[in-house]
Amino acid sequence: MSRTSSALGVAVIGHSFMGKAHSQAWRNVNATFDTPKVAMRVLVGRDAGTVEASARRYGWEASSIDWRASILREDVDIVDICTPGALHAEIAIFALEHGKHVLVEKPLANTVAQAQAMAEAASAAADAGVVSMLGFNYRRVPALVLARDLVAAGRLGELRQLNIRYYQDWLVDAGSPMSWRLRREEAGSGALGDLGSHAVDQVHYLTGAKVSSVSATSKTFVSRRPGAAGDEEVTVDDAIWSTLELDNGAVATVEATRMATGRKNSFRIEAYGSRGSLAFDLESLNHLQLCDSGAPAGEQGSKTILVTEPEHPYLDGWWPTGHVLGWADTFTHEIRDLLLAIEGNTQASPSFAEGLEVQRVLSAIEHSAANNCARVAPDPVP
Ligand code: SOE
Repeated sequence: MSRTSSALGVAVIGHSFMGKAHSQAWRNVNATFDTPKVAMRVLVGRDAGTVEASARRYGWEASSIDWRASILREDVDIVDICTPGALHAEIAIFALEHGKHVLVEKPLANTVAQAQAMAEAASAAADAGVVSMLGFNYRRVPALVLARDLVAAGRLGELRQLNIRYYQDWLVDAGSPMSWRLRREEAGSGALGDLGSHAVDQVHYLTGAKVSSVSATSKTFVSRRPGAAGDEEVTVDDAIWSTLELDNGAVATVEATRMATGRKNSFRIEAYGSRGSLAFDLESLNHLQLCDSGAPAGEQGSKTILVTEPEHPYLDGWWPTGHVLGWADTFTHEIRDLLLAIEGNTQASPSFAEGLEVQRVLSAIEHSAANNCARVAPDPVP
């Protein structure tokens, strides 16, 4: 497509937390990066009053409660899905079948079957030049792009162990109310799909390997929570612990919880190889720790790289040297990459096929947690 053609019209479906984060990114992308122009056509929600107020605040031209009519608008070219996971498949497949480019928030779907159908629809639409992308926004943290490049360049040597954990604490209080994120029929799972999906995607992203087997445990610490019509059963996990064997010989531990008191948004990644290691924590997302065992004996240990320089990924679009970025900026990076894929008529990453691979690992973790926890023998020690 030529830059002189008219702007790419966008519809965002869903206007809560992720809808707001994506709206900010659609507003910022043309001012930050050299990308095709976008027009913020319509914001879609369930309630006319609230979605109209959000559309005005976020800078949308219009609002609607009809996602099908919004997708079918002639002036909408891109559909960005920020709804609970239960709606991802129906909306994405409808949009793809009507020739619209699609960005969908993680995880791809609530089940492997839904993810499979989405990947098949994306593959069919790609033949007609339609681009689809899955919103694992942490692939767009400059420090994690640098981490992936260091691993690929062999700076850690043979990768052997990864420890990836996503800890939050917003459900620690048993009095925190029910939400769609705590109902299996809406969210598909709890911390596993919400946070564990990011961790599993980073295993794929950083290593380029696939997961061949898993063993896992899951727990729901608070089984009932106050709902609109009285106490309601929580039907998803509060936390998961898992060990993943990769097809490159490495082993990864993946944990996810929304009950880790004091951890607000601690997505911590550690990778250990034969020649070095690295560490990252989302709560300090501009820093990457790197240990190179090739350093002189007296200088061993981790050094902290401040990932804010023009030579670092995405930084060229923002500020001069030394200005840190924030969590929300990763969505602007994600949308930049989607727009460049559309302009270049290339497929974006992570693709729906990559999202299906994550969904398969999530399903295996859930199955393992439900079936094969070996009990410690109660017999007295012989
Ligand atoms: C959960 O609290 C959550 O909003 C996730 O759903 C997002 O994917 C993550 O980026 C921030 O935390």
